[in-house]
Amino acid sequence: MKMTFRWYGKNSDHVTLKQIRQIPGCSGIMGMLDQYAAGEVWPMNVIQDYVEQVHQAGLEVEVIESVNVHEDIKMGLPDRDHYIENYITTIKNLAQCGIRVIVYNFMPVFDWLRTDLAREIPEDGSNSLYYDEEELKGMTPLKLVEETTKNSNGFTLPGWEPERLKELERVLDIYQNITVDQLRENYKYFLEQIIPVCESVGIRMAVHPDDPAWPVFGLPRLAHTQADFDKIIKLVDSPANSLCLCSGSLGSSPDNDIPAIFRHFGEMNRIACAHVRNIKYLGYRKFREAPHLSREGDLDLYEVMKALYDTGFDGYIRPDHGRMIWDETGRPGYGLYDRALGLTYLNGLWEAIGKNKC
Ligand code: DNO
Repeated sequence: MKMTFRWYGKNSDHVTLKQIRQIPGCSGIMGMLDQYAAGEVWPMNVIQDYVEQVHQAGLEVEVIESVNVHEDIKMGLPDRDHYIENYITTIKNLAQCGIRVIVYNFMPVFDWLRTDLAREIPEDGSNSLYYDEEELKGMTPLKLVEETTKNSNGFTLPGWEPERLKELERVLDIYQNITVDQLRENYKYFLEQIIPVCESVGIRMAVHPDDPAWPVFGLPRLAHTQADFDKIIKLVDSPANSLCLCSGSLGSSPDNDIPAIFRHFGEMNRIACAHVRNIKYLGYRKFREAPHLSREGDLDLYEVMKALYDTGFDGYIRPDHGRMIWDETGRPGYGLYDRALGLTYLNGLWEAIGKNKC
C-alpha cells in the first residue's frame, strides 16, 4: 500500500508540496493538471515539469487523477475517435513520465456533485461538503453550476471546468435520449481502444464511482453499485481495466455495503487505487462528509482498511475530502489539516491491522 495525498499543482492548490512532505507516512501525491480541458492532449514536457517538481520535494507521483473523458466519447458521437486518439496520446505521455495509474470517471456532464460546499457542522463549527436531494430538486443544472462555481473560493473544481460546462444545455439535451445500456456500450467502445495501449505501456486505468451513488438530473449513470462494477470490469477483462474505489462516493448510499465491496474487488485484484473517507447520513439522499474516524460517521473505516489489508492491496490510497477546520480556507473538500488527520488515522489503522496479524 502506498499512502498519498491529492495535489492540484502549484497554481491551483493552496496546499504546498513541502506541507505534504511533512505529513508522516505519506509517500507521494495523486496529481492533476487542471489547465487542460477534456479532450486535449497533455503535452509530455508539461507532465515532465510537474513530475520533476514533485520529485524535488521528496515525493512520488505515480497516480494522476481526473484525466477527463470528453463528453462526445460518453455520448458516442461521431468525432469520439478523434478524442480517443488524444486520450491515448495522453496515456502514452503519462506512462513515459513514470505514471502507473490514471483515475478517471465516466459520469455524464458532472463529476461529484453537492448542494452545499461548506455546510457548518453545528457540534464543532467546522464545515464540510453537504448534499440534500430536496435542495437539488429546486435547482436547474445551470443554477447548480453557478452556485458551485461561486462557492469554490476561486478554485476550479475537478469536473466543473468552465470549458466543460459551457455547453451544458446542449449536452443535457442529447443525454435525454441515452440510456444506461447505451452509455455502457459507449464506455466499452472507449475501453476497447485504450486498454490494449495501457497494457503495453504499463498503466492501470482506475474508474471512479458516481458521486453521489445514484442518477442525478435524470442523467444516466453506470458506476454506483457492486453489480455496476462487476459489469465494468468485464467490458474489457484486463487488470489494466481497474477501479478507484471511493468509500465516500459509494457510501453516500446506505444500500452499498462498503467493506464488502472493497473485499469483493480486492480479491479480484481490481482495485488500483482507493479514496477513503467517511459519510454521515442525515436522511433519505441527504448526507454530509464526516471526519475519517469511524465513530464520527456511518462508515466503518476499520473494516474498509481491513478488507484492503486482507486482500493484499498493494495499490495507492489517499484520504479523501476533509472538513475545513482550524479556520483554514481553500479548495472545498481539499484542505490540508483534516485530510492530514485522516491520513494519519488511516495509517494507524493499517499499522494496527498488520500487527494484529502477527
Ligand atoms: C473527488 C474526486 C474526483 C475524482 C474524479 C476522477 O473529489 O475523487 O474528482 O478525482 O472523479 O475523474
